[in-house]
Amino acid sequence: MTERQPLSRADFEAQIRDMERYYHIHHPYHVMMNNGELTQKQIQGWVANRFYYQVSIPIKDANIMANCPDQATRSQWVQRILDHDGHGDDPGGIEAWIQLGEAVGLTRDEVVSQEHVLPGVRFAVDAYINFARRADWHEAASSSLTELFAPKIHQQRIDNWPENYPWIDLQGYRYFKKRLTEARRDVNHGLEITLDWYKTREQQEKMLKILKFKLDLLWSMADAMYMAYILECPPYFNLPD
Ligand code: AHQ
Repeated sequence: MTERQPLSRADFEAQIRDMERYYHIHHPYHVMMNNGELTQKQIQGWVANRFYYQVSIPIKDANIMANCPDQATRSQWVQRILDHDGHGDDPGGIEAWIQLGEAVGLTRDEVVSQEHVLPGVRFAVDAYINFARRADWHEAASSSLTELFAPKIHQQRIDNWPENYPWIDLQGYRYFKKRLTEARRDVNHGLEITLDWYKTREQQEKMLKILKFKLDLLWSMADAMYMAYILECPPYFNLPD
């Protein structure tokens, strides 16, 4: 069988960007959120559950660094950990997410305790960490490229929440604003690693499957929240107390 030609760099990037059609911005939970259709409880549920994703990102990135022998890459990748955990005067994105929790009416302890984190959310996020732990570091780096599509969803929140959810304290928007610039910087690095690394058509198609795995993970998180907070069918809802 003839070896299929590798995609050009531009065509490979175009196929990566075409995966936006599976991004969680299109999930009913996020569509309802953007349309102002969620209650305070449903917004609080999303913030409390996404906290587990946020605190897991530095762990994921530390695993990528632990697997990466290239100093130049590590010296750039480390910024992702600092952006979330905090560094010097910057308290970091995790602290900003806790402030988002307080801005939507949760207590700091409710967020930090992870008491609201749904099993389905935890499993999806743990799958991401475990993937980063065992995968080749280039592949784990490529899986972060769902963030190519993130600036649009952050901008939507910044633009539409004040009118749709006027009860949310404006302090809570700090995370989304902070992430707008950080995400653009991070994906430039992740895309460069990706476009440089995958040479054959088979490798390129494997990367697209890895990106779909990450898109599935984000979608599954929203599915768990939809079941629990929109359909009001959280785990074991049908069992007697
Ligand atoms: O706040 C987000 C974030 O810090 C990251 C890191 C990156 C990764 O390494 O996988 N992905 C990501 C994402 C963040 N926010 C999500 C959102 O919808 O607010 C989007 C998510 C992503 O697109 O992967």
